[in-house]
Amino acid sequence: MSRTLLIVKPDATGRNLIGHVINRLEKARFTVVDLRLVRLTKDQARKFYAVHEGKPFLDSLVAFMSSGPAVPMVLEKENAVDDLRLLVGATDPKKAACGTVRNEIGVDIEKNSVHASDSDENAAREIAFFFS
Ligand code: FUP
Repeated sequence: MSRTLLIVKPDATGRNLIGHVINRLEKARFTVVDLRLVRLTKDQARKFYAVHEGKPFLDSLVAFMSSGPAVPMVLEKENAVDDLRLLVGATDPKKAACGTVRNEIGVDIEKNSVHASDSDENAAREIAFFFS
């Protein structure tokens, strides 16, 4: 078993899709092992996305991520990081494969409904960020 982090982003919480996302995860055999509802400050959002410092989309992304409630959760499954990335789909919902969560409910490349850790190392860092 391994662990990864998923965040239901503010565009999805604002459309009452928290339960829908969790249902999709559980149907795909992920187990929710920890979960919170948070309202990130701009400073916290900027810290979470520190890897994107200097990118042109960062200010808008930080404003979006702090615009409403978000639901970070720790998920457990064999091969959790890679399997979750497959279930979530490409960053841009328009490019995400049919059947992926972002293709289904994402609005645009910024408001793409969910975050999923992209490596075991980042999963550990991101889990510690929300669940210390
Ligand atoms: P992902 O790993 O799929 O979440 O994608 P990235 O780490 O490349 O990007 C992190 C977040 O930045 C995305 F979820 C959305 C946002 N982003 C934009 O708003 N515009 C872009 O051009 C690229 C990413």
